[in-house]
Amino acid sequence: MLFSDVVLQPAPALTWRTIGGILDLYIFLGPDPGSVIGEYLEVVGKPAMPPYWALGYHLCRWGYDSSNNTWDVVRAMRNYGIPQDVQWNDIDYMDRALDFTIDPVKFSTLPDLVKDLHIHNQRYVMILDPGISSTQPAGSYLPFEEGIKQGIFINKSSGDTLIGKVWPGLTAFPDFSNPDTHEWWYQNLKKFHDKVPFDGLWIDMNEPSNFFDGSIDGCPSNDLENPPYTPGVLGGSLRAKTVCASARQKITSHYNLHNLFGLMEAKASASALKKILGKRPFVISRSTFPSQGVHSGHWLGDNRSKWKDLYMSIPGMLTFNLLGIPLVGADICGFSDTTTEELCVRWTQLGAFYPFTRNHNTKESKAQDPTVFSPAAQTAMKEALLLRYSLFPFLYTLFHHAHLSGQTVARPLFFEFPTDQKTYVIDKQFLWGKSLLVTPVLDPGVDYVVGYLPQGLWYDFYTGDSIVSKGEEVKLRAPLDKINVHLREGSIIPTQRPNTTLWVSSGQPLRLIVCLTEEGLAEGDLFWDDGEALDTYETDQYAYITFRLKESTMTSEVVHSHLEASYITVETVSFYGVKSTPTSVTVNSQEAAFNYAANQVRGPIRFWINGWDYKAEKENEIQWDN
Ligand code: MIG
Repeated sequence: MLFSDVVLQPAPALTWRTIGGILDLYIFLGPDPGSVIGEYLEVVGKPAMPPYWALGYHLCRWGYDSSNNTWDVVRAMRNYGIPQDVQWNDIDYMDRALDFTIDPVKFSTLPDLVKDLHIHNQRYVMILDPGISSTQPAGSYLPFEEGIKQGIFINKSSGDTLIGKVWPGLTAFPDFSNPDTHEWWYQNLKKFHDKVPFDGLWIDMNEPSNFFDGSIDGCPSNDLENPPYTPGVLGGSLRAKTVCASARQKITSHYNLHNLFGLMEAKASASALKKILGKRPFVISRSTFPSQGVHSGHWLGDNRSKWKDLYMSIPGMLTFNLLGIPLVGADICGFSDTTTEELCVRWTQLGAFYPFTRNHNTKESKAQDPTVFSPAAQTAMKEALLLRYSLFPFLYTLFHHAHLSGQTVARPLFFEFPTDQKTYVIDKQFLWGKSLLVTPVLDPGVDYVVGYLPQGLWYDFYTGDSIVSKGEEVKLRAPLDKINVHLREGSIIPTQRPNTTLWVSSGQPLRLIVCLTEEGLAEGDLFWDDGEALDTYETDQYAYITFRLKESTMTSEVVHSHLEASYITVETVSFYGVKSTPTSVTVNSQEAAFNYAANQVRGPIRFWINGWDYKAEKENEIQWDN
């Protein structure tokens, strides 16, 4: 069922218009929204566990124009102490936009840049487009010549190689439905990796996008090209800005495979990376299809540096979480047009809560990495990113649950409050997991934001101040350097002292935040492993720890133990929402020093201990009296 229109009716109802193929209908009964997603992902495949660094800050642009310019940005980021895990390059690194080549002049220092990134525990990702140049002089461009010999390109219905046009000029398109193409892709990647040891891949233009309609000589006139009904596609014809529907691929016509191009390319790319690196692959794809999350993440494509696009990124991010591709984000600060400083600050704050957080920009626009702005803006961006890095243990654990049981990472409020109708329409706020609520500013010139707090007790992330909500809108202070984050009662959130790379952060001791319910209960967990080895859960190479609070006693239990567990230490534990000041606190039965503070707004008290003599591998206990 590849060509179809789905029309949403106000009834409410959906109308499906499809012109053929096999229609498999699955109905997922839930009963709650989260279970529906879990059941769907049981069918199409649960998302891969990303390498830890995928969750760091990524910086990219089209038009750095040289490896030295790219390097300057990386150095400036380090000088300002702004977190950055990954540097990217767009097609300008290539020699005349040819895949598997490097511009010999402008990007001559690229291998040195990548070496330098690795020395600093940073990573490098480069773009690849599917179009393979077909017009290079004989003997000068092996990816095409070998591809022809191996018969791995998409053919016209007549049987000749289909030629389209993309950035390098005339191109052939790899047929990723052919296993030989995967081998060819892998061989080219491996050779290229010997020159530039990239850590991940960005696959773009894989709809597949073509500057011609169909091919250099159009498409034949036949039933596949001119179906009895054409869905509302770009250009009103199936061939518009892509290859001919009647083109031949290994397993069937392009008509049947069109929407699978990006999925199959992602699969080939992830499996090649696995072989080359022996680690978890990192792939970000523009085109997606059900099952995509098994092989790659996704960015939301070309947006603009506009406040509306800032807002629209939230429903986009949430949608792809529902589709099993939790590793998703929009181009932070906007792709086309030139951003303003204020927009870029607000976008970096929201972007710090995209599961995949990348600032990306087009060729024509001015630089928009954090280092080009005023000191105040830089500081605000740095703070937002450090906040994200401090939440890494929590975020990483959410990805584990996505991988294990198909849960969403970023999720709409109605997932957690399905009986509260007011949450159904909320698309300006969202949750991480079930307990961290993000309320970003999406408008210019304001220093407050109005957000909805579902019924219950919520804690200000920064102060521990509590708000009891009946399910109401609240006006929150939001100066330019602040993004509002609230924690839900009953949760225990593992955080960490942040640093400028996740490699360093992830070695730092934990800081636990315990958010009491009115009844004094809370729970949370932590998944921990080496961060990049393959299949750590499947092969038992991980630690899993649960935290539980009841009757003024918090225990931690190592449910699954591994070497990783013995590295875990805890630096502070903060209890939000304690009803009165503790008289004494014990940690593993030893008297412990503690601090406490009254909340600024209401009665309850928060207290914290510094330095928990946390015994990895064992059950630990913190207990207080009052
Ligand atoms: O036709 O590689 O969406 O992120 O910078 C444009 C250049 C091709 C589209 C991608 C964008 C990328 C750009 N690409």
